[in-house]
Amino acid sequence: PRTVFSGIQPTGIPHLGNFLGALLNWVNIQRNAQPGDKLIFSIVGWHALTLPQDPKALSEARKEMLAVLLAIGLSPERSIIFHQDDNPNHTELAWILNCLTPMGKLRRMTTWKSRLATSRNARDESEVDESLLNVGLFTYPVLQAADILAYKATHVPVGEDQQQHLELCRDLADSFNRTFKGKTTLFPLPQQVFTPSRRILSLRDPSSKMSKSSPDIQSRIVLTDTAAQIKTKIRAAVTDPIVGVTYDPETRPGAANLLTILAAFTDESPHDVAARYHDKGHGRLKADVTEAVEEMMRGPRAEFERLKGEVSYLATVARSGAEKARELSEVTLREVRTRVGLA
Ligand code: AQP
Repeated sequence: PRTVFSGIQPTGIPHLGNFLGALLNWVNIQRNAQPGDKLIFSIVGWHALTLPQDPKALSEARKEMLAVLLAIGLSPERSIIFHQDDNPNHTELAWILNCLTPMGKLRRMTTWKSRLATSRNARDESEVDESLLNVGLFTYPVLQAADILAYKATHVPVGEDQQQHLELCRDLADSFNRTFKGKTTLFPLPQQVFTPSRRILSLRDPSSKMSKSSPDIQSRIVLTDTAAQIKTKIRAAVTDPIVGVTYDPETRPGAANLLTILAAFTDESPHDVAARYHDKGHGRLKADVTEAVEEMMRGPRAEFERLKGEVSYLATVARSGAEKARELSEVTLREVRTRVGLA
C-alpha cells in the first residue's frame, strides 16, 4: 500500500495552476486509491509564514483552503485532511532534519535562488544579498521534507517546480537512515508522482508562473471567479501578433500557455491541440479555453460557496483530520526520538 502526502499553502484562493498542477491530481489519486492506501493532504500554514502574511488574511485563507479541498471532492472519510500547524510533529521533525542538512545544499535550491534574485531585483545571482531574507524561507524545503517523512510517505504528488525539494527530502531520509541505524530502515525514500500537466504561466506575464501571491489579479484565474471574470481574463491573456497557432513555449509562451491549459482538459499533447487550432487563430483558442476552464470550475465553485457557511462542519473536519495526522506521525516521531537519543 502507498502513503501519499501532499500540501498546499493557505496563501489565497487556489488558481488554475494549483488545480492543474496539483489539486485535480489529488482528487484523481483519491478516486483511484487501493484499499490500504493512506492519503494525507495538508494545508501548510507554517510554510506560508516564510513570506510576510497579514494575520487576518492568513487566518481567513487557512479556513477557506479547507473548504476548497472539500469542495473539489477530497473526502475526510477517505483522506486525512488537516492543518499542518495543528500537528507540532512536523516542526519537531523539521528541527531534527535541519541538524542533518548542509547549508550548501539549501543554497543550491532554485526556489531559494530565485527568491534571492527577486528580493534584490538583482541582474544575476552573484549580486544578491541573503541577509535580507528570513531563515524560515531558507529551510522551507527541510520543513517540507519533515511533512513528508513524518508519515513515512512513499508517494508525493507535486508540480515539476518541486522536484528539487523532493530530491532533498530523499537525501535527508537516506542521511537519517544511515546516521541513525536501527533494526529496520526508518524512512522509505519517497517518489514524486508527476502531475500530467505542466507549469501554468501568468496570463499577463508568461515569463513567470501563475501565482496566488502575485499582486495582479488579472494574471490568474481563481476558484471564486465568475464565468464573466474567467472570460475577461482569458480574453485579455497576453499572446503574440503572429498569425496562426503553433506550440512554441520559447518564442510564443503566452499562446503555449493557453495550449497547455486546453491540453490538460482534453488529454492531448499541446502540440496536438496546436495542430487543431492552426488555422483557427487565438480568438477561437481563447473561447475554447474559457469554456473548458468554466466547466471545470463551476461545480467546485458552487460547493465552495456552500461550504464556507458550514463553519461548525469545517471545524469538525479540521479537528478530526488533525487528530488522525497527529496519531500517525507520533508513531514515526517516537522512533525518531529514540534513534537520535532524545527519547
Ligand atoms: N503555476 C503553477 N502551475 C502548476 N502548478 C503549480 N503549483 C503552484 N503554482 C503552479 C503547484 O500547486 C501546489 C501548491 O502550491 P503552494 O501552495 O505550495 O504554492 P506555490 O507552489 O508556492 O505557488 P502558488 O500557489 O502560486 O502560491 P504562492 O504565490 O503563495 O507561492 C504545488 O504542488 C505546486 O507545484
